[in-house]
Amino acid sequence: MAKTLNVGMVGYGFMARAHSNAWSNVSHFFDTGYRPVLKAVAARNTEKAGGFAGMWGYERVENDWRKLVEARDIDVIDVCVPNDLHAEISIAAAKAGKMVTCEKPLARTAAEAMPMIEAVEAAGVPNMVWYNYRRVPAVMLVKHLVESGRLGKIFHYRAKFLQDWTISPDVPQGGAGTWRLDVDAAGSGVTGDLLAHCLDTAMWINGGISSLTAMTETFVKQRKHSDTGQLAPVGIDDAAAVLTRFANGSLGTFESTRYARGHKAAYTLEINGEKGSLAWDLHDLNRLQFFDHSVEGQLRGWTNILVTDGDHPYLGKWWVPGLIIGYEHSFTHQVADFLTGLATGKPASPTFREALPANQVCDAIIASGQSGQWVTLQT
Ligand code: SOE
Repeated sequence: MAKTLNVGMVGYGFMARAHSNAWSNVSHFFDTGYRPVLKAVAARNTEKAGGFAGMWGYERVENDWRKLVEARDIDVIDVCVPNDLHAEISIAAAKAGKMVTCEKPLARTAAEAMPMIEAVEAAGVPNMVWYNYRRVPAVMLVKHLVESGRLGKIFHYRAKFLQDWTISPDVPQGGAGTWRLDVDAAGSGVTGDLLAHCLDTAMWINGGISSLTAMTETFVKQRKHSDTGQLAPVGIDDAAAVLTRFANGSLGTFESTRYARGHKAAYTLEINGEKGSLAWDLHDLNRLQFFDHSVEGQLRGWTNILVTDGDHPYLGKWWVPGLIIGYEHSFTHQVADFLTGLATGKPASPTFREALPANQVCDAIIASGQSGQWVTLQT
């Protein structure tokens, strides 16, 4: 009989939906020993939270996240609110002995993330950051292939995350949905929101980044702030282009922008090694492109692998070979790993501490974008 795990959700936005979907369907597919129960949702706007709770089946609504932290019937707090609230909520939850799962990036800066890490470690509570793209089966296969040496020595790691939703100067900063444009709420722009994903995946696959230089730009310098209705300076980076050196000697190029007209969530990565190359595209997420240089001369070429077989990561738990999965499954996989971690005592990655390097590299990108200098990092 599976143990129940009562979930307290803080927030009701897009990410809260993605996470709720995962908490609610995981035990239909993965036998982890735990069965999450959508217990309560907390938000200041109780009307919206009530609608959200009704749709997803949360049992009650609270008007303050502190009530979830205090509640005896909540086991895990899921933090799905703007980045400036991650630290306060996570620290309070950990001190109350709750498990904490926090949306990415862990915090606005690495300095802000440190007390969060200390709090979960001091309390000894299970913790995890939602870098969901690690759990796309094709991306996990990339990691297996790189680690098993199929690409040999790695020369290049290349990733992009392109969007186009903030090109209009009429998009406000601050407020629901557009807090990502407010530097006080978000900490940074595309760097923390989008590049953080690319960097987390990159370092998980290819190891630490030892130095970087970045070019950042804010194309729209002033936007109306939703809180005041007044025009205010924009403090976020709208675009970032980054050159990195990895500790293993390979070179990285990373680009992110919300000004690539026509691109909505174009996350792509490519890795080039001595023996082969791999390429993946979020918009075709079940496929992995593999160039294997060891294949005999005339047949050598890019192979298009449909990653849906039962022996591919996680796929044995879903349908039958050839039937594809989507974005939402990456979150279900992350929850499945979190629950398995509870059962086995081997924490699911990334823990708060394992998510810190992404924050540190984001800080370095912002600093380098401002100074124009190379920044050296501890790996
Ligand atoms: C921004 O539009 C966003 O929703 C990010 O916040 C998510 O982390 C990313 O996965 C998709 O884009």
